[in-house]
Amino acid sequence: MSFHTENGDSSMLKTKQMEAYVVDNKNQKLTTDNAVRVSSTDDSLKVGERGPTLLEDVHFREKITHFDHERIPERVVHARGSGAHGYFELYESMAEYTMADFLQDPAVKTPVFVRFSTVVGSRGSSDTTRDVRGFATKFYTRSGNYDLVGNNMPVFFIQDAIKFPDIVHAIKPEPNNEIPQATAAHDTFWDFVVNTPETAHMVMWLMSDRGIPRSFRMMEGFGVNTFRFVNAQGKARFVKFHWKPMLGVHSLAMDEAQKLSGKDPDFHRRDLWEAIERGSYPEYELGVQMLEEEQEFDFDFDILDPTKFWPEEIIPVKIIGKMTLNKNVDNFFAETEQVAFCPANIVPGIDFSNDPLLQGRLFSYEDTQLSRLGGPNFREIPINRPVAPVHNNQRDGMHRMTINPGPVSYFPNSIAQNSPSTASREEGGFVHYAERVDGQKIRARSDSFRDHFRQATLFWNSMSAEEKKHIINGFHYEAGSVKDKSIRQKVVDMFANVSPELAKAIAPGLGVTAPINVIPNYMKSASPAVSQENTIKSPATRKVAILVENGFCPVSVQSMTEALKAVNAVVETVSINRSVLTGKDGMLLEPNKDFTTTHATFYDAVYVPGGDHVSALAQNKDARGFINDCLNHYKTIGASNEGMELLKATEAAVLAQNLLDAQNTPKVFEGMVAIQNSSDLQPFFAEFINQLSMHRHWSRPV
Ligand code: HDD
Repeated sequence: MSFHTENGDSSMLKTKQMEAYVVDNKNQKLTTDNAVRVSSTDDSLKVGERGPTLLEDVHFREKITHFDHERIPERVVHARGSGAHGYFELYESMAEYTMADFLQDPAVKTPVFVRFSTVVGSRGSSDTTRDVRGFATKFYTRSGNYDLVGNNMPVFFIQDAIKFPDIVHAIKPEPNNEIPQATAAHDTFWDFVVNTPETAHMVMWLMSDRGIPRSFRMMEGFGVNTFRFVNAQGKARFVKFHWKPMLGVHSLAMDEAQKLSGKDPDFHRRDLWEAIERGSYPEYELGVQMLEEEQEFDFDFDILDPTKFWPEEIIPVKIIGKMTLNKNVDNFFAETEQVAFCPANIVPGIDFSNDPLLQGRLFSYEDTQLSRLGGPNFREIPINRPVAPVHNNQRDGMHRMTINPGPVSYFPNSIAQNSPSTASREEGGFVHYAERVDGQKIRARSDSFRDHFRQATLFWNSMSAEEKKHIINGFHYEAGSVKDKSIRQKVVDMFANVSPELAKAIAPGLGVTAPINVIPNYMKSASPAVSQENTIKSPATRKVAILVENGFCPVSVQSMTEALKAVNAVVETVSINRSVLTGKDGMLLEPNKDFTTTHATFYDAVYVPGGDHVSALAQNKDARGFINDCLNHYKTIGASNEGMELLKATEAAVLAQNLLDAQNTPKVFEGMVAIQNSSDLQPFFAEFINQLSMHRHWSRPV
């Protein structure tokens, strides 16, 4: 079976398969579901113009019945999400380690569908609340579907899947009043945390910048659980999976994320959609950390414990391929809502470990789809169908699509000569890794799972000074929102085990006392790979607002736009309202947005060009507010020539003092860039783009 030779571009296989289900209504007549043409859909069938509606109005009944049943249950967790199609390509053959078919031949492109999600909020909640993000990938490989169902954090709250309903009940809105929506900032979550010390490590990640990503395109993905690679000789190795975004790992400021929740609850969904529509396809490299079976007990953590990650500095990540997301869905419900992921969906060459969280997951996902998607035939829904052929004796059930001819639906049989027949390992049959397991049947936890704080400390130690401040602010808001003071005290007491410095720093915000006699933590090591300070920085796909009013300098606007477009940044002009503006030399410009229809939080940077327009902007509270928000959210702020006057009218005035001598050459201070009295703006543009690529200027004093 060869995907790339027989079927053309193998990356298109899934989209081609789905085309058969796409219905184009263009230039067609309206019909009922039974394909009968409809003559009117505006008035129901009545007895007389003012009389009662008739039961025989078949079209009315069908239309309303279908509408009444349009919703399916939302996912019990990860209800809010956004998906896209793409493909995965391998850099080098991994045959030495795994026989997974899609990891053999760099010439084969494997189609994928990815769904990103938040965990806690309902389907209609906001994208930017502090939460874990789901990062689930379905690989449609030629030996069946492989699902990598991960998150943007490498560790999990709990060690055993039996605790999953408890943690989810605790973090979801409280059941008596269903408040609050989509957040951990309430009593039940923190009550669970302080009573469950194994949560400490992941809570640290959640309070950090990882909890508020800038974009789905700028976050890592982790398989979290430990899996196995098995090669053709039957040799197994432990493996952990990583997705590394090509744009680096970046986050929002906390206040920015909270404001965005109101200003644009679809911020991440829109960002992903628009990037793909523009052709700025999100890309992620796939990495693996591998350990020999003999290395299982070589570390000071248990490699099967999902509350621990494998520090990259001691177990390097081998980059093996790249995923590109290049197609938005045609229909959100059909694809993103109906896609069904399951960590149990593995292919020959990949196997499970005894990670007790993974073992429980193997049951839950399949089970949840049965009620969410209405029965055992959910794999026949177009988005879930493998591109490899399906042959078995499964039959019937709700909404069965496949028509299996003939009398045989059992094995063994002689009527159909035992077909479909089983396959040996050599023929691609899945053979479970023959791990030897001996033991007593007990409900217990291994002693090697008992340390809950060392890696939480490792994470804390790995943070830059600014990242530590963000974690402290995260605790202040999230745990500070807890009403019960005794829980807040326990939070401080518990996190003193991670770092006395952290406990001391969060105690005032939580209104409780810092523990006095704590034993200092002697864990000194750090893992630089987990700090976002060390990530890739790029101006590509960053969004920049140029503020304009009548009298703007057209050359500045045009040349900045060109310079930004040259580095694949996105530019929008923003004004007080949408009327056409006249520039200094009479040039007309219709602004893309106004201060009512957009907001500073939608951009990564702002530029105020020179021109007479500045006085109108300086007198406008929304224009000043725009600058203030950019300032307080650590964004790049640029001003050329008269543009500086707007900065002087805002909270940025104090910092702008440091830019006053930017005569003829650009000057930079804490992410603010200015130039004055200069007609050659090119060096200024270059510096602005340089600052933009740094993402945020976290050390800015605000
Ligand atoms: Fe889960 C959905 C990721 C532990 C039970 N999970 C779900 C999704 C992601 C994850 C990304 C959304 C998939 C989609 O977009 O449709 N879950 C994880 C990770 C975990 C994890 C990385 C830890 C390693 N999950 C976990 C446990 C259980 C579940 C321990 C239960 C024992 N997860 C579910 C679920 C969901 C789900 C209830 C809800 C919707 C769905 O499965 O399809 O079965």
